[in-house]
Amino acid sequence: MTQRFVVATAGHVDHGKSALIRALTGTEPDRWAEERERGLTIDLGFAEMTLESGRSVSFVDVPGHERFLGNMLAGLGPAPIVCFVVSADDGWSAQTSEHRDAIAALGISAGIVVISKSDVAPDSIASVTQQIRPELADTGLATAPIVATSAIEGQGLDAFRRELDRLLGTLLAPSTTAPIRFWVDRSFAVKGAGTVVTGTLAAGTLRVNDALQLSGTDTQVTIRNLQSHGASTDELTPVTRAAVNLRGIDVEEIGRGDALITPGAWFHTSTVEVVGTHGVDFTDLAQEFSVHIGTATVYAHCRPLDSGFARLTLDRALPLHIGDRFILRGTGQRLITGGATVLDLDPPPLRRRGAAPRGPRAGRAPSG
Ligand SMILES: Nc1nc2c(ncn2[C@@H]2O[C@H](COP(=O)(O)OP(=O)(O)O)[C@@H](O)[C@H]2O)c(=O)[nH]1
Ligand SMILES: [Mg+2]
Repeated sequence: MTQRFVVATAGHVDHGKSALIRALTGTEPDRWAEERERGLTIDLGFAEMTLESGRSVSFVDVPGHERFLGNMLAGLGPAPIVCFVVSADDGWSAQTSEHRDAIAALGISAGIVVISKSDVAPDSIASVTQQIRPELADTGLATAPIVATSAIEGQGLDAFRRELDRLLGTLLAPSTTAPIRFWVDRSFAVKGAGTVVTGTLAAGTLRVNDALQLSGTDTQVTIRNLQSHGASTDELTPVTRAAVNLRGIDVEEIGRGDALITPGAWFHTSTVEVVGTHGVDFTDLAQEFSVHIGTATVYAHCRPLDSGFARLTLDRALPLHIGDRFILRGTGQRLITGGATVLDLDPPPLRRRGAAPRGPRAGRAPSG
């Protein structure tokens, strides 16, 4: 069976992410006319290629511009592998740091670093490489391969494919039997077919006629049709891009940030206790910030329990499990302020104001 993988791009605007995906796949990842006119990725783009080994790779191309960080996180959130792009001529820059922080917060540990536009600044490749290593030292990409490419002249594209193939060969296959939590990144209506949603299938198997539940609701749907990159199929195994044609739901009822789940398989909660990652100090953060997980963004009220631990009250219940990773974002400013890992899905009520217990009670799973 073909092994499938999903790779998200990351990196500063104009550093050549979309050009690289175009050069590798022959597909234009900027789907909107406005994106092509402005030469600027606004929303997620999709393309695929097959490597020499036969492994199939789907790319989710993300916008680098800070205004579209929400779209970027929706692409990166469910994707387990990253293609991290830094241009040879500009080097490391502000948005590169933000995307690095998002990757770190998500705990992504598989990726390839690309030094793009090698044709423009061939003499800078060595110095940019030296810049990159320490910046990534605290992340899962600390030892990731670095490949210099030119999307225009073609240098390094074969090396990129080879390194990617080698990396994919080292990854553990995701569970095909895990309960589904399919984060939706697009929904649209197709004439004659009805509602279609797309997303990255990270774990579990989708089959035609399977029943799914719209997370946080009683709405039950069934899968009428399945496609990946335009090809119909009866079954999709992870990790892959999936377009799911649904029976039992109108297109207005579902969109980015929603999840389709295996009915009854997930605990929904809006109150969690978390441990901060990458030096987050909750006593330093604002009381309100937004939290990203999967394709969802929710507001969170933060009650620090300690500098490194906090209770978060989310503005809507999400299907979560212990160990889920959040990206934390300030509300006033756009910068990513850090990450957090879910420790407790069902913490007991705090007895009175100010009586927060100190420290976490790690690993307590809810019953049922
Ligand atoms: N010379 C050269 N130009 C490039 C290369 N990659 C991208 N560009 C140009 O840089 C600009 C921004 O590229 P784009 O892929 O849209 O950047 P993105 O915002 O990271 O997706 C475009 O004008 C590209 O044609 C490259 O390898 N060599
Ligand atoms: Mg782009």
